[in-house]
Amino acid sequence: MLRYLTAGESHGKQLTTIIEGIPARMPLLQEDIDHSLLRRQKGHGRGRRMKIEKDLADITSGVRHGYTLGSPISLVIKNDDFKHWTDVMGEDPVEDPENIRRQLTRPRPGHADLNGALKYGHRDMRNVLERSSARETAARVAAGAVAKTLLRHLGIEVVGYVKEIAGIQAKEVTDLTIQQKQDQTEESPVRVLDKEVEQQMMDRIDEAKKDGDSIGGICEVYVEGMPAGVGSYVHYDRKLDSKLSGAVMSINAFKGVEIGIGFEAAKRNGSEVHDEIAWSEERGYYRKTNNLGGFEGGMTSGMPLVIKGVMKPIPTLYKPLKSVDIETKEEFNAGIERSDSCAVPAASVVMEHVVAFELAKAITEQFPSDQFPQLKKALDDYREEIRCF
Ligand code: EPS
Repeated sequence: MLRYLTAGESHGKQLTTIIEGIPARMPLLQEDIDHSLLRRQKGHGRGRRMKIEKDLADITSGVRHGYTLGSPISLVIKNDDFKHWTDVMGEDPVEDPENIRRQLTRPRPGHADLNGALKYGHRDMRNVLERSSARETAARVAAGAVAKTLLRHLGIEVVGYVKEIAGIQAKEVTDLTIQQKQDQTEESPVRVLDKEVEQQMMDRIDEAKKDGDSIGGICEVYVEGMPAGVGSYVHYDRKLDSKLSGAVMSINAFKGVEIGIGFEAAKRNGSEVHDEIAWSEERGYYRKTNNLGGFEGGMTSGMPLVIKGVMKPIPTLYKPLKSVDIETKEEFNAGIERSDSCAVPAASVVMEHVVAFELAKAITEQFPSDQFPQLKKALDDYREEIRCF
């Protein structure tokens, strides 16, 4: 089974990712991972922290001479900021715990601070925020980059981009190839395909920053090359759309997921929702439209996957909301931590990688995957089988 664990605090020494279940004999280069990590760091609206970090993954196991071994792959991303935080984040006992710098007793509304403190009994809520910080998404992107490499070698491409920031909506862009989508989002400071709204979005981010506020938005992930019939209808916990939704919801600050036309389906008649089936020699079975975003019955339909995720505004505000100090129980303005005014562009990269991991997991569950060449052959044979079915 393909799975991964991450470890690491935001201002600790490093982030670590361990991935298990990647087939043996798959080409994998450090640059495949570093490229993804650098993409996550970009985007208009990021704070000062991203100028300090230069995220690079050191592959410390599971790869030899450019190929995977089938053993666990471990990846290490150093936190360059740690050097400024050694006395705050060090692992050794301190003489006077009361005097540790940067303790947090004023929980920030919307963050994990208070609930995490209640659950684990931490009176210094830095013990919560350090792990709940979205810094951890770098480790998730590293895992997703390995999964994306697997998918790419199987002819499956995944791209994430921004659809909306603070109510400013990007128009649907349908006439681009997936390669063009990838290139255009890379050039856009807000990772948007619709050039017309780019400047408006950037201005809105600058305005939020000036006001000490934060803004959220909507990301979309688009996938081409997934064959029909991945996932299953036979049991609730095998439905792939449900697994993907769960994974997307687990990204920091995400509050909703939509597949295809999603919530819009509630307003339409069935005849305006379901995608008619067709067949051609070249494509095999396909749908004339793709309202259902590539999923029917918990399985892929062979059409492109279209998944949206909603990100709330980051809860760390320079214009803090009211909160209660857990020592005095008095009302205060919540503690101010350095933050990003808008992380939606970066979140679209995170979502792309989170989706890629779930897809790689589903594929390696469904097809023989001890060895990458076996997996590739099995998938190619299956594609041919269902085309003529
Ligand atoms: C984050 C706060 C900021 C962000 C951070 C997430 O970090 P810092 O507190 O060091 O300024 O930059 O994101 C990252 C470090 C990252 O790599 O994405 C938060 O509170 O969640």
